[in-house]
Amino acid sequence: MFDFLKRKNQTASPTPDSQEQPAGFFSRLKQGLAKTRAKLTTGMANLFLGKKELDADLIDQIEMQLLTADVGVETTTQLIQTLTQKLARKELSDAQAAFECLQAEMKQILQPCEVPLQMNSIKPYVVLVVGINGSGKTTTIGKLAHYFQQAQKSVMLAAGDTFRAAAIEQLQIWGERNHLPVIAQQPGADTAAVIYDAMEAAKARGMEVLIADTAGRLHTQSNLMAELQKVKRVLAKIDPTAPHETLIVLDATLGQNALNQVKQFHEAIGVTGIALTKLDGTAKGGIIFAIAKATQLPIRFIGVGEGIDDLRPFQANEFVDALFGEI
Ligand SMILES: Nc1nc2c(ncn2[C@@H]2O[C@H](COP(=O)(O)OP(=O)(O)OP(=O)(O)O)[C@@H](O)[C@H]2O)c(=O)[nH]1
Ligand SMILES: [Mg+2]
Repeated sequence: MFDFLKRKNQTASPTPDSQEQPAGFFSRLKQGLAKTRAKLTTGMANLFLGKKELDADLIDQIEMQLLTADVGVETTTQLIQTLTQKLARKELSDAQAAFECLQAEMKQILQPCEVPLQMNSIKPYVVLVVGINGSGKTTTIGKLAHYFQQAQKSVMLAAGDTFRAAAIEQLQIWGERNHLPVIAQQPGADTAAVIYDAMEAAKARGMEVLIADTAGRLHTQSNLMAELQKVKRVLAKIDPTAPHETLIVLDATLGQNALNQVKQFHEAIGVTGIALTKLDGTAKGGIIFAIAKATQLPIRFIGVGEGIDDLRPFQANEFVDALFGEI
């Protein structure tokens, strides 16, 4: 059907995990990105389909397609400028060359954000997980714990969300599922105290990783942002370099709002990494390009489902290949 897509797919290099897991994260990623692809890529392929000439009208339509897929004004402008310049310099022979150029440019936008979480030898390596209500923090922690365990790391969890009903139990269930210890106190306990105690426990038990859950909050709730600052302060009393990662979990289905959240949390507490979740089931996956361009922050992980294996270190080329590849 779409010649460019087919050709692209045939030449795509095998992804590293195609040998690792029978189902393969790459195919799950492709499936997860189906709605974003339907909005962004398939529509785009239709534009290119049958076009020999690359003209201003086609460029306008590409621009519209990018904008409606949450890629964002800034990123879209950059992509369109590149295409227009290459067109003016006659570097693009036909529509297919333009389509390929666009994919290469999209990879380039994401590449600086492909900075995997590098653990040092500090024990415990503390990951503080933050974000708004319902963004997927606790679920991401469950998946992340599994990911670290797969890498032979010992993991402990801290139930720092003492606010929402059943938040502690939810984390404990992930603890049971992963067979790992969860440090918790009673509901309503001071979050900083819980996480501090957990860090001491992790240190005493020689754990390699401590992942701390926190309650969902909005940047406008200054008392709750102050609570996160306090968490960081008390952790630094035990280890001045802790937390080693302040990971914001962003819900991709929120599109541009997710971008605003990361900017605001970063300003308030200093974010060192992003986990972009719920890429499955949303047509707004294009937001990743806007986030990459606007924040330049490391996108550590992407989530494409609620299952324990549905989290993966972010890889720029793989992401764009999955977005443009056929299922
Ligand atoms: N489809 C899909 N659902 C997800 C993903 N990550 C989390 N969820 C779902 O999103 C909902 C909220 O997830 P939680 O992990 O409880 O979110 P949270 O940020 O901890 O929420 P609060 O603690 O209330 O702030 C749950 O129903 C999860 O199963 C994902 O990658 N894909
Ligand atoms: Mg939670």
